[in-house]
Amino acid sequence: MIKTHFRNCNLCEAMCGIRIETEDNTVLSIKGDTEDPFSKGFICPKAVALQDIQNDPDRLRQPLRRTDDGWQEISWQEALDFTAQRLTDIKNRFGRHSTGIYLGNPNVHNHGNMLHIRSLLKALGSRKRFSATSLDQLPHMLANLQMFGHQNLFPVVDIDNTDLFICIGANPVASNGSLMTAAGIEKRLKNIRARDGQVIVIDPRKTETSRVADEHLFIRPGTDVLLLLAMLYTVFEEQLTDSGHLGEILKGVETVRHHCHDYSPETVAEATGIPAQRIRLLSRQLAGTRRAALYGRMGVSTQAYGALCSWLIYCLNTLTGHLDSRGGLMFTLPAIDMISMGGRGSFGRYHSSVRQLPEFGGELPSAVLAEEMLTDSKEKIRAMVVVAGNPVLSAPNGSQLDQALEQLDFMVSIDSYITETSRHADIILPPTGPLERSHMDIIFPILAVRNTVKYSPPVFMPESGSLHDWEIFLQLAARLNNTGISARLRHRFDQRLGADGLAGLLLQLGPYGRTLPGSRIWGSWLEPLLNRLSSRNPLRRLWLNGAMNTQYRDLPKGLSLKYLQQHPHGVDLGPLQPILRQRLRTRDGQIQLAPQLYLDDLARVKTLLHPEPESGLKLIGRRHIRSNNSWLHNSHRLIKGKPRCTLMIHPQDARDHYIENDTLVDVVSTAGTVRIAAEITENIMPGVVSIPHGWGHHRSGVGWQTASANAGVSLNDLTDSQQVDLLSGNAVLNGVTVQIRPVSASTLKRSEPADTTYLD
Ligand SMILES: Nc1nc2c(c(=O)[nH]1)N[C@H]1C(S)=C(S)[C@@H](COP(=O)(O)OP(=O)(O)OC[C@H]3O[C@@H](n4cnc5c(=O)[nH]c(N)nc54)[C@H](O)[C@@H]3O)O[C@H]1N2
Ligand SMILES: Nc1nc2c(c(=O)[nH]1)N[C@H]1C(S)=C(S)[C@@H](COP(=O)(O)OP(=O)(O)OC[C@H]3O[C@@H](n4cnc5c(=O)[nH]c(N)nc54)[C@H](O)[C@@H]3O)O[C@H]1N2
Ligand code: SF4
Ligand SMILES: [Mo]
Repeated sequence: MIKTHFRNCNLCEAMCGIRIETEDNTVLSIKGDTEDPFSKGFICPKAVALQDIQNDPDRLRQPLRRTDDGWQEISWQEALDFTAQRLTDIKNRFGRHSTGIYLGNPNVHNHGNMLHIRSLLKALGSRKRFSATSLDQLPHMLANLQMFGHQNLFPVVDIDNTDLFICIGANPVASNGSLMTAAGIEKRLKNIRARDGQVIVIDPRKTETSRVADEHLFIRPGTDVLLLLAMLYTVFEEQLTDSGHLGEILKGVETVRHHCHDYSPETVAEATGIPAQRIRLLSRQLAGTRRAALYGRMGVSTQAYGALCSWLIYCLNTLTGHLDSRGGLMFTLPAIDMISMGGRGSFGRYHSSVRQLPEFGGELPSAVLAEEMLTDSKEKIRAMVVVAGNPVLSAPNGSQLDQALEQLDFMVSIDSYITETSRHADIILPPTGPLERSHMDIIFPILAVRNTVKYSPPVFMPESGSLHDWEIFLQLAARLNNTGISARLRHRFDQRLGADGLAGLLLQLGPYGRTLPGSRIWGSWLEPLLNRLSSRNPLRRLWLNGAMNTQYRDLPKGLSLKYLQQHPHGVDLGPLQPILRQRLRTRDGQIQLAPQLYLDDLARVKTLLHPEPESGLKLIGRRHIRSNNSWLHNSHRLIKGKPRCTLMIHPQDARDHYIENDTLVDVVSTAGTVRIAAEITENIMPGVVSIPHGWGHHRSGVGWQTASANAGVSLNDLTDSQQVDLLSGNAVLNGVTVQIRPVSASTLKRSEPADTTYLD
């Protein structure tokens, strides 16, 4: 029988509604859902990969155990028992911090994982927790915590209402938007221009996004901090500040003014590659446009000054009146409100044992993952749990991680494939596929340009005996932590509610949830009393959650899982509203513009003004519309076509190095060497080269056959785990210094004098 299902595509942040037609156990088609109030029918070419993953013969359906004769399928019971036994043995012998865990990006796209991972984390009890956060958005989260008082209080670009969008170090047309969930972003960008607004892209590469922009400015990788300081300098010098309606809750304006006074546009122009006059004009444009937003993403967060860049971007928006205001950066009010629940976040409570890098949100930077396994100290990680992650390809210095994982006493991967990472595991536990579980985005509504909510049931019933990720977590947790009445009660509670029950409960507790009888009346006198309590007080939290619904009185109420089931296309909860005063979680209720840690870190920036003469090129990454980090290369439909894993290089640099199109080039960094074909293009800044990340499937023993037949090389065999943003601990994945040399001299045309250093 032919059936139609509606749900969200869970592959990237954009939350596109899809319409899936199935017949029995087969997908017939995947199309955009035109009735989805958020995405309105938009999808990108990746959506069809959901079908490919569902049908993929390389996708694991049964647990695997590594033996001397290769992988062996074993039962779930045996796999879970064995895993728990090995982890318990190692914990008992070497202490709880001897087991580590890495959580990869797809966890965030899976509500069961987000809601139940804490059971497994608690049962492991280890401080050696890592995730893709420290390869990605950690600097933004640090700024959220320091300035707004909660690590998840993300300001989001109000893209549909802005008249000036300045985009630094992001390529939303290829990535479909990040920390800015906005299905159909290209159209939204074009709409800015259609209403006579402007889009300006600042990037070392002329990207897919710059093609739909009014203007593109090249910037030298890693110098954005200078540009941003100079923009702030101009805002103060030319008296362009306007703090709008937030004036009386801004703390530290004068301190910020004082700290940018060394960075006039004239001082930074040479280092950044952007003329001083253009920098001044940028500030005037930002300050002079009523609805404007300055936005930065991967290119500014995964570089040596990531934390400073995120802080400065928030400062600039705030001081020009674009925070919490229409068309600027605004805050969401999601149906499941993770901000009012749980802690605010943390930074620097403890440090990694080898390099002493700070904890953030209970995790250590992934750049120290390998060294924490390779150290001889008693803090050594001896066993690893990897959940939905492929750090060998996604964390810096993948080759070192390869070695580190290989020498562990025990490793388990919860993953559907034998990947570059899970090939090192002793046990692989494969969860149900993406269409075999229910889906509800609970993280991306925090980042979305409009408040919406949607729940979708599974498209296919999972194969009998298979387990969802969250069930694997609970099964392992129960085995690891089977003593103690509270652990057992909690297990029962979690198991009973499952992923959907817990989500449903949180919905009802959320700002659009159930209203308790009479709350309007008694809420109004309780409110001032509760407001006096600390934000950690459980009573206040309950109120903040909206359980009494006094705070968000005017919202539509009564949202429940049942209601969402009756509205399969999703429910629109309206545009973003100025709401920061209610959402702010700082202890003194003020926006902290000048936290001391940023002021201290500015000392590092001085050296950037007078850089040593460069002895190499700067390497940056890139994304392609038909890729998704390391794991969609097994879909033939997505990988076919011209090879995409190439070294982009400017014609001038190509000439200087005797390189032609398709010449094989050795790219050498402090971490390693890769060999890759050159792609000469004017679209990249002179002095800069680019390789996409997520490739390098040639490693022996991987199970994704289509991917390994189109292997490419891994950018992260060049990025160096020793290079981090020293303030936040975030990895430096962009702006890495490399040397290049052509491999085959036969392709050289020597029209210019030979630079013999590059010729073998
Ligand atoms: N040089 C460089 N490195 C980068 C980046 C860059 O721009 N440049 N980007 C960084 C960023 S932003 C990120 S987010 C990281 C991503 O890095 P990771 O999160 O480590 O890696 P992914 O490539 O997303 O791998 C996801 C794995 O999860 C598995 N998987 C998919 N869905 C599920 C599921 O539902 N359950 C389970 N159990 N497994 C699943 C896939 O099979 C795959 O093996 O990479 C980072 N690395
Ligand atoms: N198709 C596709 N979509 C994806 C993903 C994917 O792998 N493929 N991954 C998803 C994930 S996990 C994430 S986090 C998002 C990321 O989303 P984005 O941040 O939008 O994506 P990137 O392509 O990494 O954009 C970073 C840009 O920064 C530029 N850049 C590099 N170095 C510098 C620098 O020093 N200064 C400046 N100003 N710019 C610099 C790069 O040229 C690049 O254009 O994408 C998500 N969406
Ligand atoms: S942009 Fe593409 S991958 Fe992202 S959610 Fe939409 S259809 Fe899925
Ligand atoms: Mo990411």
